Amino acid sequence: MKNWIKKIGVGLILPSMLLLSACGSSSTGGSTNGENKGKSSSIQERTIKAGIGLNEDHPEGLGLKKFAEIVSEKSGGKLKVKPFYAATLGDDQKMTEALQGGMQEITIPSTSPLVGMIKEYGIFDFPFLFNNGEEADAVLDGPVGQKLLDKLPEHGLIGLGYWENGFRQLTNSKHPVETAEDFKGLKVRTMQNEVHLAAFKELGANPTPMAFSEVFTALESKTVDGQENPLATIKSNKFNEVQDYLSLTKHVYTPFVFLVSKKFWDGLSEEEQKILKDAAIEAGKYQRQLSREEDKKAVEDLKAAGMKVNEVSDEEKAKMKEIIAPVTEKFAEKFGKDLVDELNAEIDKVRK
Ligand code: KDG
Repeated sequence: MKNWIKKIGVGLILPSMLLLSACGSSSTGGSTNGENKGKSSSIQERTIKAGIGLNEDHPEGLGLKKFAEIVSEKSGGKLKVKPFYAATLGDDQKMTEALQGGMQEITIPSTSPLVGMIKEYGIFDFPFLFNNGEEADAVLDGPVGQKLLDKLPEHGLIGLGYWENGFRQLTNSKHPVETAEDFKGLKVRTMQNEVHLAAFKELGANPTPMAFSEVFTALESKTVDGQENPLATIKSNKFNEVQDYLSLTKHVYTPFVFLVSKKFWDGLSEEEQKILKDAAIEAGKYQRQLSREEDKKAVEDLKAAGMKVNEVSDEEKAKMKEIIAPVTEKFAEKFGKDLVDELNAEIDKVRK
């Protein structure tokens, strides 16, 4: 008697257990990690936490909103991207670690803070590397950009492409920076990046590495005299309220890299992965365009907001590049001469 009851029991309970476990994880969506290795082609209900350090009104924030719309559209509303702006989930490094741990699904940090994890990303921190966005796009969307994305999975991350942070300009509360000499003694906040630190030191400035979310307070309290960021960020974070001078140094270009947690990614079906990949690329094109439009517009807005803006001549930029050259050479060795040669060859191709 008992045995067949047991069998029935087993017959009944087992499938319901399987059903429950499958439903449980997919309804929480974001927290699945690898359970759907079956790679079914279905799209499941998922909530996807996507955090960035910049504001909702910044081109990166608007790009993320566009990404969420495209993902929702392509998944029939099943994949819900929940954006978190202004470092509410932490700064670039903290959010990247959260992805590696599977506690968060998406972040789009600058590549500069990632150099501690993948040193080769430091090639994008070489000052005066790109002359314009088109050169950056050609390299980032080309074999060099892909080579660096391919290094991410071993760190628990999946890279879906590059968005634009942009060309960085210097602001400070002391004086206009018109010559290489003018950097001397300036206390400048930099990203947590060894190339940036070494370059500013070489110019005679006094650089301090700091997470982005601490910058406004550090400027306001005059812990540092200045900082450097693209114009869209200077405007969106109202640095004009705590900085008097904006010097158009255009001294380095910073990419954003679109990161996904590998733990989360491995639990997605091919169909879901394709939706996220296509949306990251499509929203990325839109984001770059917004970034370039804002870059043109923001100078006048910051002037109107009272900042004293000065151009920096090509001669002085060339002098700055020359002064920093030993730093670039030192790190080119560290990051790999072959990779740096390939990078320069890609740039030369565009300049032809
Ligand atoms: O998410 C914001 C960051 O990406 C940040 O890196 C912005 O350029 C930045 C900076 O100066 O930290």
